[in-house]
This record gives sequence, structure tokens and C-alpha cells, in this order.
Amino acid sequence: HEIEAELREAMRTGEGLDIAYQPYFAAKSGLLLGAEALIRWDHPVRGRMLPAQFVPVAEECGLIETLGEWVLEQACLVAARWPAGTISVNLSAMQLRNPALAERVYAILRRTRLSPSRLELEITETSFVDSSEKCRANLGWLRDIGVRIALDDFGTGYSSFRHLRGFEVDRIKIDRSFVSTIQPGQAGSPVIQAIVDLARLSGLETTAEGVETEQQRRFLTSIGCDVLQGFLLAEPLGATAVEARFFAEL
Ligand code: G
Ligand code: G
Ligand code: MN
Ligand code: NA
Repeated sequence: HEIEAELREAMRTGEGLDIAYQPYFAAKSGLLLGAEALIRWDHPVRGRMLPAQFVPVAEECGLIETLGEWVLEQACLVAARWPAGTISVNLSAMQLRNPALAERVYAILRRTRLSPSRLELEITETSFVDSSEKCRANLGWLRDIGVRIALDDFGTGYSSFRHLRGFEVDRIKIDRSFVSTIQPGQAGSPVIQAIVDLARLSGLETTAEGVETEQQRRFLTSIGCDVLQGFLLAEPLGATAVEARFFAEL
């Protein structure tokens, strides 16, 4: 694989690999709560590569562990500089299956001196498909040390509701495909309302992704969605841009 060799080289030199941070906010108060780390790769020839173009390659060729730990460590280092706030890091299904995951996360938290309560890991429902026992053990250990777990892209996988009951998660992130159905001239989305109600009954918090319009923001806030993320509020930014905008004291 051509991309494989190029990714190996990028990881060796660190050139072109970068992390963007997309802030998220409390719906009611509008206060900044934290940011999600999103990996970026500026390829010397192909240009800006999307995670969807190279994360699967990294998974196939066994690079995802190293790449994932790099993202985690960088993101924790950045968050440790902030006076407050949570950092959210996406985990691939393969990382979640690794029995050493919790231990590695703990080691990174200690090295970066970030409190476990300030780290949230985002996993997708598809992570559970093949190895639910290993995933369950990892999630239990991570939550024991105080790390929070969010179920990403909620609603796009299958048997979504089973995972709310059977797995230990703290938050669900409502996929932006649902949020985008809130359009001018419509009262709102009964599906989103149902998801938020169900989450509340299950004791989980909700984040809505892909909030792009004021109308979407108002609807989501009115039905009790806890956290909002999307271009309306803030796009993914470089670490220094986040700090300049939200932590002027740094
Ligand atoms: O901004 P954007 O197109 O980059 O993100 C698309 C998706 O790529 C995210 O929803 C997320 O699932 C995935 N992604 C982004 N960063 C990472 C990462 O560091 N690790 C993994 N496994 N996935 C990521
Ligand atoms: O799957 P994951 O949610 O973790 O990926 C986040 C992706 O969504 C990133 O690629 C980010 O750039 C993108 N994104 C963030 N906010 C918005 C938004 O308001 N609208 C759209 N269309 N994409 C967004
Ligand atoms: Mn995510
Ligand atoms: Na998502």
C-alpha cells in the first residue's frame, strides 16, 4: 500500500501530522466545556487527507496503536495546559480491543499530568460487534480510573439501544445526520427528542454534533440536549487558536 509507506514516514518524522481541536459548549449557558481532538494529515503530494482516507489504512497495517497513542498523548498535553475543560479523543475499534488499552491510557495521563476526569474517549457502536467482552473490560477499567466514555455517531450503527443498556458509557453523541434534518419550516426532530429523552432516562448526557444553524441550536437546547458542537459555535481549530480564543490568560 502506497499510503501505508507514506504514513509510516509521516509518523517517523512527524511531518504533516497534526491535530485540530473542535470546541464544544454547554447548551444552556454557552460556556466552553472542552474540545474534541481530530487528526489531520497534510500529505506532501495528495494534500489534506481526511481521517476516513488514512485511519482505515492505519488499522489494516497495524499502525493505529502508535498513531492513536500519539494523538492521545498530544491531546492530553494540550489539555493539561488549559485551566479547565475536557479533551475528547476518538478511539478506533482496534484500540478498544487491545487488553493493554487502559494501562496505556493511564500511563499517558500520568506522563502528561492530566486528571483522568478531564479525558473523554469517543467510541463507536461498531467497536462492539466482534469483541464485546474485551471492549467491556476496557471500558470498565477506564471508567474505574475516572475516564469518561462517549458513544460517537449515535444512531448510525445497528442495535443502538442495546448498547445504552449493556455497555458502560457516560454520554451519547447524536450523529450530525439527525441534526441536519432540523430544517427551516419544521418544528423539530421527533427522533432527536426521543434520543435525548431516552438518554436522560438512562442517566446519560447528550451531545449534538454538526450544529450549523441558530434554529438547530434553539431546538436542541429546548429539548434538554446538554452539549452542542458544530460550525455554528466553533470549527476545528489549531491548539494555539483555541487558547487565544477561549483561554486568553495563557
Ligand atoms: O474532522 P473529521 O473529518 O476529521 O473527522 C472525521 C472522523 O474521523 C471523526 O468523526 C472520527 O471518527 C475520525 N477521527 C478523527 N480523529 C481521529 C483519531 O485520532 N483517531 C481515530 N481513530 N479516528 C479519528
Ligand atoms: O465523527 P466525528 O464526529 O468524531 O467527526 C467530526 C467531524 O465532523 C469532523 O470532520 C468535523 O470537521 C466535522 N464537523 C464538525 N462540525 C461540523 C458541522 O457543523 N457540520 C459539518 N457538516 N461537519 C462538521
Ligand atoms: Mn468524534
Ligand atoms: Na461523529
